[in-house]
Amino acid sequence: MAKEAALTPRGHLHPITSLVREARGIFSKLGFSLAEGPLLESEWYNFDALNVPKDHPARDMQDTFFIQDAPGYVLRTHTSPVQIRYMEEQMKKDIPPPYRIIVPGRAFRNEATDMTHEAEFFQLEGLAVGEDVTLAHLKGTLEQFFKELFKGAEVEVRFRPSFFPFVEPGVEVDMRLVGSDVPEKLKNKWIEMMGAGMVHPQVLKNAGVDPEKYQGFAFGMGLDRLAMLRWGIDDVRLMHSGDLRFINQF
Ligand code: 2U9
Repeated sequence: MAKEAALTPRGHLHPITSLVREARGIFSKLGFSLAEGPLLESEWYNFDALNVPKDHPARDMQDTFFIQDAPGYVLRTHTSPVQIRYMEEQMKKDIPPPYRIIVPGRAFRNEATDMTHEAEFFQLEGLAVGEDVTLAHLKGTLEQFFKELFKGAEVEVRFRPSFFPFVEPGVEVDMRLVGSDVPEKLKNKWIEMMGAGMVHPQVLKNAGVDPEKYQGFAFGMGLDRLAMLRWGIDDVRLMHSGDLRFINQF
C-alpha cells in the first residue's frame, strides 16, 4: 500500500497558487481576511466608484474588454472593485471599520501580448480602513509581507510618489533584498513591486464609508511578475498557458 502511494504521480501547485497561499498565511497573521468578487463587473464598480474619469484611457476599447451582450459591463481590469463591494456590504450590515482584507484574483486587459504582457493576469490587492490608518502602517505591512515572502533575506522598502485615481497620495513601492541567500539577479537592486497609497476620500464615500471619520491604505500588485522574479521565469505567457511541462517544474 505504502509502495503504491509512493508510485502515484503527484500533481503540482501552480506558482501563482503557491503565492496566494503564502500571502494568505502572512496577511492573516496581520489581521487580514480574504475577499473575492465577480470577473464580469459593472463599469460603476470597475471604474466610476474608483474615481476613474469617464475619459480615462483605461476605459478605451483598446485597453478594456467590453461585453457585447451586456452593455455597461466589462471583464474587470483590476480586483479593486471587490474592495468597493466589500466596504459597501459591511456598511449595509451596519458593520463599520476597521476592515482589513486581501483580494487575490484574475484581471483582464485588452492588450497585445509579449514576454512581459498578458491579456489575463493575476493580482493581489489589499485594503485596510480604520480611524487612524496611515502610510506608515502601509509601509510596515508591506515590509512584513516581503520579509516573510523572501525568507532569509534582509528587506528594504521605499516609496516613490506616483498617481492612481483611486488613491491620494499614491506611491510606487520598491523593494531591495540584501543578504547572502539572495539570488545574484535580485541582490542589492531596487525592484518595483507594486502600486499603493491612501484610499481617495471620494472612493471611500462611493463605498458608503465616511471619509471624515475613516482613512485607509490600499495596494495592488501583479502576482505573475512576482512569481517570475521569485522563480526566474522569463516569459509571462507560460503562466496562463496550461502547459503541464511548465507546471511540472514546480
Ligand atoms: C480601493 C481603493 C484603492 C489599489 C491600488 C495600485 C495602486 C496599483 C497595479 C500594480 C500592478 C495593478 O497589477 S498591476 O498592473 N496596482 O498600482 N493598486 S493602489 O488601490 C485601491 C483599490 C481599491 C477601494
